[in-house]
Amino acid sequence: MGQAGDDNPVKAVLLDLDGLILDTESLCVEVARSVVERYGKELTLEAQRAALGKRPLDCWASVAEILGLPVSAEQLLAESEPLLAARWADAPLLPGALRLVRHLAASGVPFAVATSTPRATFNSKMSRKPELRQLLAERPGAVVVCGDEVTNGKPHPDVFLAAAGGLGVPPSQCLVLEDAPSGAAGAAAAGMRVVVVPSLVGAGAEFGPADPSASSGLLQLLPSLLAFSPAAHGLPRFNDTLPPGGHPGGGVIPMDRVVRLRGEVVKGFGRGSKELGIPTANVCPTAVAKHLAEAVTGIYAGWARVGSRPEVHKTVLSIGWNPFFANKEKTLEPWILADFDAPFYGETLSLVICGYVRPEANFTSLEALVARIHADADVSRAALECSPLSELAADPFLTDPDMDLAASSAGPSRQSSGLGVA
Ligand code: ADP
Ligand code: RBF
Ligand code: MG
Repeated sequence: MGQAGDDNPVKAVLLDLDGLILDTESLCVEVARSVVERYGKELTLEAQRAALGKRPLDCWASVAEILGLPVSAEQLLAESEPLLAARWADAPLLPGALRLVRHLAASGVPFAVATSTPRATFNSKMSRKPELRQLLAERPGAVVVCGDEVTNGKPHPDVFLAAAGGLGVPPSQCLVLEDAPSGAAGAAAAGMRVVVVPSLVGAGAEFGPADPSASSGLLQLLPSLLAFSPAAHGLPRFNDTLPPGGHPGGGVIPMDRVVRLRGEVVKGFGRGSKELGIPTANVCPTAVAKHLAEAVTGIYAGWARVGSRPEVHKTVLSIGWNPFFANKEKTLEPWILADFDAPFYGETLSLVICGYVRPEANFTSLEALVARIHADADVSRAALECSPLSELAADPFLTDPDMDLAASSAGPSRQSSGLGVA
């Protein structure tokens, strides 16, 4: 969104921690569920959403009120704390988080952490992540403001104002990355621009429409940090995309953790070849159900093999709801970049997904969608020629089609590996 060249350019980036950098939300939801069950209640989505982004005691106050729990927030916090404390260190990095933090540090963009988490918990969360800890908290000039270091928690602006103050950058020149409505509200109250990357599946509607022309407030809603473009805010662009030197079709982000999956080719909506002239070999949703549910939506590049045929092909694939067709179902649809004499329904498709191309988008016409998919194919073809993606054509998962999926290292979930870059 064209903030570049503004009178008031972005000078600094403020990062939320939970739900933006770390996937702590799934841990919290699991623990909160077990605590409210002791009182015979079920943790509703409404309660989860109300708690999102707040300080621990405020979380429990919201949940207790919404569910009508007969105990104090203090009591609930005391019950949940030991359960969580044991698990913080294992919270996984979210796709694109480490890549962004490395980039900000390497390109000299001032950045800080503005988190609701108390300092002691922040330290636990960093305890088994030396690189992240170094970049966020131990770099010379590092600024981390925690929830217990300010008077009022999010949705108040205190933590953001303190972080901006620590960097010496005026609030109006700060860009905040947040996952939660309470955080987005706090950032807007601080007079800052906000890009929201919702952490709860299906979340987003509660943020209201994004307004690209606003000098403060919500600018963008993104499906993952992988879709964040610093250059769109006048900040230095990423230089890790393939092919090196750029491509008219954009660039492909190599994934830190490659995703390997197999599934039967099933009938799709019957419109790939017919309406678009682009066949997509839909993979059986139940075969990849868990992974699909947690996968970051977007367009990806990788390698494909049909059954035990000798060839390994380049492929470009779409994972998500295909907004242009407003699908109700999340699908995984590879367009294999090769010609086939006949359909191959019922055969097993093996995929090694190794590059992120772009977020899913909507288009004003079918022609525009088709043109974009061809551009995706072009950039993917070029990127798959480049190391380290090119080597994956010889990945054992592809060369040995009998290899057990469980024996392969990665599963494509937000939690375990992330369809994306961790
Ligand atoms: P559906 O809606 O059933 O997925 P499509 O029109 O998308 O139908 O066509 C997909 C089918 O076409 C695949 O399941 C596969 O059998 C066949 N096919 C032929 N060539 C390709 C290709 N290059 N990439 C993917 N699928 C292909
Ligand atoms: N559908 C969308 O609605 N938005 C997209 O951005 C989009 N990108 C795609 C990219 C690729 C590489 C492929 C193969 C498909 C994409 N589609 C997208 C999906 C397209 O709508 C789908 O192939 C048809 O719905 C056929 O099932
Ligand atoms: Mg299809």
